[in-house]
Amino acid sequence: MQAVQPAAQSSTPVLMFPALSMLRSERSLIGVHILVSLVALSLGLLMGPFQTFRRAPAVTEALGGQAVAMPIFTYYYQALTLHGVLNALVFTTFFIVGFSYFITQRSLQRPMWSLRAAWVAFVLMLVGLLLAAYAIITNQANVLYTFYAPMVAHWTFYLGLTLVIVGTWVAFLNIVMTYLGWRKDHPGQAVPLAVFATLCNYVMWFTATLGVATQVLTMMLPLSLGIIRTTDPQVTRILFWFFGHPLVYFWLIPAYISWYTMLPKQIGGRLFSDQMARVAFLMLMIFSVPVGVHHLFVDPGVSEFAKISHSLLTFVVAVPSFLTAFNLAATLERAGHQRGANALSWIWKQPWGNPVVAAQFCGMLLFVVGGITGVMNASFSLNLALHNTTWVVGHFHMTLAGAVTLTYIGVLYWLLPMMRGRKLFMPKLALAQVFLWFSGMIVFGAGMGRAGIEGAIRRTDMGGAGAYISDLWAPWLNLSAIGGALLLVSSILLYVVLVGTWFASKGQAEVEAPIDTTGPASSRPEWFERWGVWTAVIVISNVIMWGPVLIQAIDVVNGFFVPGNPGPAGPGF
Ligand code: HAS
Repeated sequence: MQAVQPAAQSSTPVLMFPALSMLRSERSLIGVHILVSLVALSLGLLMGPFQTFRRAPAVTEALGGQAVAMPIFTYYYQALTLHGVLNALVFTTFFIVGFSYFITQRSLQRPMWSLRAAWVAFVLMLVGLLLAAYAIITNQANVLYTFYAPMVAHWTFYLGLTLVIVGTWVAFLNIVMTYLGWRKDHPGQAVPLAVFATLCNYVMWFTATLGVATQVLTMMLPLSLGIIRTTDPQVTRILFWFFGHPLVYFWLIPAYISWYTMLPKQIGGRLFSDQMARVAFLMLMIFSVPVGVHHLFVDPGVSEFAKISHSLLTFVVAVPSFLTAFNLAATLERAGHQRGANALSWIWKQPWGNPVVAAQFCGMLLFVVGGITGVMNASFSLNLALHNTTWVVGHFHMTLAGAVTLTYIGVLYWLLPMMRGRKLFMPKLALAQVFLWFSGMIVFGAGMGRAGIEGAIRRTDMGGAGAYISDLWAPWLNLSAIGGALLLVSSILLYVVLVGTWFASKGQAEVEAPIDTTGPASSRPEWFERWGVWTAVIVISNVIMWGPVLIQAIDVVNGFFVPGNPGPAGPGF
């Protein structure tokens, strides 16, 4: 099955990929990543709707004053931690790494630099996941997915997450080495856009994870092991958010890769501008790290100057998304005109009946709302009113659970059939799943957003005994439960389609991988692929933007690292 052919001018083997299915090596490597991501998502998803039911006064009233209990993990913060960690960290990371291997191999038409390294990365990530899962499942890591101090988890949680990150670094190395091999064989040629974007994503990810690795290795892990007695919560927050904001673009870029490089093929069109797309990816790579103080606007330990400058730069990091909106709208409009649409009807003259396409369109529409709410968050003065309210939950469900997850679902709806060599199971059901997800997320987001404007606080067990719920919040929390119900049905349909595709689908796969194997000559590598220059810009901008924030916060003598055992008054689990 694995046909290998020598490249014209190189000694490196070139893989001949089947158009409608996968090579065995591809299927197993990518398959295990997707499998883990989907198992994680199934459990993570389940916790979501039940939170909305638990928070809704109408549901509590209907049950005679008894709030809905969370399934399996009944303690609210345990369920919330699982929801965030499994959906936002595990589902995404495993999916992204598996998808990146697929993109890299297929676009460059060559095997990964080292298949063994890819498996080592997977094992590291899997062992890490099991360690972290042990801590969460045994109720010893109720620290939410933003795991900074003062809450402390069992040490296996931190060690596990460290291994997951190290695994992604090995994956990064593998992708870079594969690219360098290709670059050597293709001097002067632009790398395909999907790989260019993947490289930008991993460069940004590597930079960002240096922050969280420092936080975990020098503060949280020693604290949880009792090696140090105290640590500085403010510094852990700063280091976490050095990582936390680029993390959201790590999720977003694979969705953008699908929108920019795959969707045009799926709608029978062509990307409006490859160069503008490359500028957008470079901007995301450079500007997504030095903006994270926008998560710390209400923290007393960060200077006003840092807050204002990070706020301004956050508006800059929205620019690549505005470029994306323009580039994609032009792409869609052109494809619509090819179908005979006029200046307005191009929106409808698209293949809306194809679940792969509809999922991405719905994701884009949700991202318009997610983007606007994000820009509102970035404003220092508005943020003071919105921070830590359910408004923020509305924002990230439009972006992460909306745009990103729906796009990943769209990808799964062609990737899984390819992997299995069978048709998508019940495409009409898949379409219904997509529209239900879209409607559920809009309703949920509207409810959470409006409740947040009224002051409803996030991360609070509003179903707990005696919890205060203002009359102003109640209708919106009820609305969010309607969204939760729609999302629950959509999640069930999702797994019916995915499991059905694997086990029950009959016909042969008929959708080809939407992959470009060349970059346009106009996207000149001597301009775009200057990785040394971009790295220098990243280093300098972060030293300028984060250096003073850290220097101001770190108190080496009293806070950061105080050796000794925590004793009975130390961190509890
Ligand atoms: Fe955010 C908090 C600001 C983007 C996720 N964000 C969060 C949190 C998460 C998150 C998870 O400044 C909560 C963290 C926590 O737990 O505390 N965010 C922004 C800004 C952007 C942004 C300025 N966020 C994202 C993305 C996420 C994400 C993407 C996940 C994937 N965010 C914030 C701030 C906070 C925050 C503050 C802190 C709040 C607080 O106080 O705690 C921007 O990047 C957004 C730019 C996007 C646009 C939209 C462009 C639209 C496009 C669609 C094209 C559509 C077309 C129409 C063409 C400008 C590209 C197609 C038509 C058809 C018919 C199909």
